Amino acid sequence: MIRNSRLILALDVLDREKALDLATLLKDRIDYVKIGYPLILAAGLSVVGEIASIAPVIADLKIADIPNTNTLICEQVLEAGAAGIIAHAFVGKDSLSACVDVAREGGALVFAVTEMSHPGAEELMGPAAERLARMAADCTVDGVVAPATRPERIRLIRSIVGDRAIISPGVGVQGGSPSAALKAGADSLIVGRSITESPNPAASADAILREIR
Ligand code: NUP
Repeated sequence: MIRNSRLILALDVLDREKALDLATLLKDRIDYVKIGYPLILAAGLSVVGEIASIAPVIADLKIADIPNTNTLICEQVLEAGAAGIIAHAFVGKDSLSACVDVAREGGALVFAVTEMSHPGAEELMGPAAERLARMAADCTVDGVVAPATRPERIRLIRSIVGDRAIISPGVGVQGGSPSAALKAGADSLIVGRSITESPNPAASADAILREIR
């Protein structure tokens, strides 16, 4: 995994031109652009390749289906140009392993979701997060997604996943602090609206980068 700036841009905008402009503006400040359903549904799957020609792409489709369907989804998005994918762990070892198998063949990375960053995740995902992290590590994922909104959960998940990457969303608009997430053990921060909705996205990214350093 690239870990230079330790910043992953979450590009949840609906306009293709705006997405390409933001990726171009910010490409030297970030390690990856993370795109998901909002942009892919609005602009089409080809936007993966277009963004990938600017910066490496992590496709955040939170893949969560039976193994065969997971395989088909991963193949499509990797063929489109993604360098990494995010899959849900809760669907089970066989489903997550299907993603890992496709990614290995294509030289791509797989990140598994352990516990999500929003308040609603505390009820069901929270109690399962440690088991999900253990299962993800057993499936030899490259990394996991853990919540910057709950640094203590990052610390716990770090103790389970060892030196696998932890990428953490929830900084800024969702209330998490960059330094607390990094201190707790996150390798990289996933940041969206604090940058993309800023009147000055480059300056906002720079402010986060200063905190990272
Ligand atoms: O637990 C998660 N929380 C989360 O916010 C897992 C995610 N993948 N995300 C994604 O990270 C979310 O879909 C969005 O793309 C990004 C956070 O964006 P923002 O809150 O910084 O705007």
